[in-house]
Amino acid sequence: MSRMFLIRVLFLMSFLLAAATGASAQDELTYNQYRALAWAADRLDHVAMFEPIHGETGMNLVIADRFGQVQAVKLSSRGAERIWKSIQLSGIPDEVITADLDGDGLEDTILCRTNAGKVYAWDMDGFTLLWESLPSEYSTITCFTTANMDEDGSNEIVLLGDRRLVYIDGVSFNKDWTSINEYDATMVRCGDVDGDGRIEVVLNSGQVLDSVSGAIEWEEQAFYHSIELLDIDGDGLPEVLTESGMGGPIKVFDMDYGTEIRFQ
Ligand SMILES: [Ca+2]
Ligand SMILES: [Ca+2]
Ligand SMILES: [Ca+2]
Ligand SMILES: [Ca+2]
Repeated sequence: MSRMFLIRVLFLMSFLLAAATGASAQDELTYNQYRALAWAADRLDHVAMFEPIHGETGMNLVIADRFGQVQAVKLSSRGAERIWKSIQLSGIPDEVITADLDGDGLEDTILCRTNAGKVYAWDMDGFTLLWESLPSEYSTITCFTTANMDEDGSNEIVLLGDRRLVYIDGVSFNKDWTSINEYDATMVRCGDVDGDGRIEVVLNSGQVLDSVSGAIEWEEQAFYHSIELLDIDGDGLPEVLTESGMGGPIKVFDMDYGTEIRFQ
């Protein structure tokens, strides 16, 4: 009798466990939902995505609308629910990204830049406005990204404001550095592309800059509009991948050779 009872208890427990797991799995996005979201977030400047930061089910979508607000929408298999709407921003959003600013490897911040030369930063946990650039600080910001540009562990916001490169500490939001030189670019990425242990700033204008001095280390006329840094040959150094975004081929540059390579 007692053995039968034990079997029944075990059966009931496994049934309840399956029911509980099944219920939470049902809220998760389907593969097709997830893929459609990731695709849009990757390819559109005004859309980004991030996982709910307390491990809840579903995924969050961020969209920077053309009426000057950023909105967060929680997506699950049950549908979509708007969970946040920003204040009215100054200008029309040009780009929204998500980033890890404190440098612990987990994304924590939503960043938006607008055509009025403003940058805004919101905490993903509660959507508090952490920082915004001053109203007349820049008249235009043509691109931004985040990367660790100095010795501390936190990441900086790297932007091109009124043609000057600016690093803003991602924790204190103090301006760490402003370049003396001026540059023209609409995309910026940062990484040690030549393996000398120092970060370079890569601009889609074709210029590769020393991140400390802003001096041009290398200049290539043949970058296309879109650039990304990715180590595709596994040597530990990112290559520069560039394409027009409007069709045409891709070019891969390996900066430790300082040249376009044939990736094969
Ligand atoms: Ca973080
Ligand atoms: Ca830093
Ligand atoms: Ca380097
Ligand atoms: Ca590589």
